Amino acid sequence: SQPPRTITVTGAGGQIGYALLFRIASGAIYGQDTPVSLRLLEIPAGLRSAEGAALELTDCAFPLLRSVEVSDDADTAFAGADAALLVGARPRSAGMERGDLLEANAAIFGPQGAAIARSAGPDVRVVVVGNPANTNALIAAAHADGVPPGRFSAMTRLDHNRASGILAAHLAVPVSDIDGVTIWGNHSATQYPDITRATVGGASAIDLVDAEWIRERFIPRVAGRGAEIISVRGSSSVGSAASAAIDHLHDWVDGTPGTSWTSAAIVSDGSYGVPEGLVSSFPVRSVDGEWRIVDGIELDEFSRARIDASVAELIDEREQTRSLGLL
Ligand code: NAX
Repeated sequence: SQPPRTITVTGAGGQIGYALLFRIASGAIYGQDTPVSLRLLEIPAGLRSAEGAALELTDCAFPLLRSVEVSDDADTAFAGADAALLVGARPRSAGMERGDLLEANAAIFGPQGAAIARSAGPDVRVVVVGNPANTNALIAAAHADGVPPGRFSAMTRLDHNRASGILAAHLAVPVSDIDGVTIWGNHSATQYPDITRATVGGASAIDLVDAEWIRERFIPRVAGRGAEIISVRGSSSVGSAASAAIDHLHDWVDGTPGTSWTSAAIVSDGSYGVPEGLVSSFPVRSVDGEWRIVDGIELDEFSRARIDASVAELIDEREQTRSLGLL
């Protein structure tokens, strides 16, 4: 068997945390040969909930689970971490402006970035789930002295999986037939779910669906899926969000198969005109444990405009963060 891995989950007492822990403990990230140790980080108000989840993990008798530790101290929780899922965040409350939201979250993700730099393992890989995910990842990376920026990412895999699932359902094909979907930009309503390069059982997706459906139905539905889930289910996406976080980390560690790609928000190297340093979603492959942006995709005018609009929002969030002295 492989050496054990340590995975830190923040906000582990919350909804997504609860859905994540059992999947991780059952081996969904590193596979059936790799024992795992879990470290759960919560704020004091969330500790009891996380401790309850830890009791239930014991009760599952997962063969791969070595230990579960719960803490409200970031350095303790990130100690030796091979992977960190940053789920805990400050939600928007009534009357909160976007600047307040950025500020409240910078107060979480800045110190967590610094604690990761001090305490995590040398190979740590960080996935930010808590919103505003892209900018929270930017802030965490900026405070993590000595950790390569490529070790930080934000999750747009849920949007990617939603896009793939909705396209497959529309065409009545298995989702495993779909490849080449891309989410560009911010994990927000401005995101651009792009199927111009997508294939369905090897055939070009845009030959199988009409352009009006893409623009009037598909794109708004993917971008608005979070709100749709809330209206139907009565609460936000939890199981699908946890599943996407597992997919993201699994592919990062294990590699994406063959020529297929997925989507992740990573620190831009300037590709596709996205300013260097912004954390933006791209088409990515995972090779040797690193995300690599898929290059050479030609963008039509519509795609270019949609990407630019979402990137403009990310630039604006970065400007606001800077002007508040948080970066
Ligand atoms: P919950 O409110 O159920 O759980 C959040 C947990 O985080 C709480 O237990 C809270 O005590 C804890 N927490 C708050 N501050 C913390 C800190 N400084 N350190 C450690 N823990 C802290 O929310 P949940 O439904 O689990 O959602 C978590 C986050 O995921 C939210 O920010 C949400 O917006 C975001 N999402 C992101 C998605 C994505 O695709 N990137 C999709 C799903 C989800 O909406």
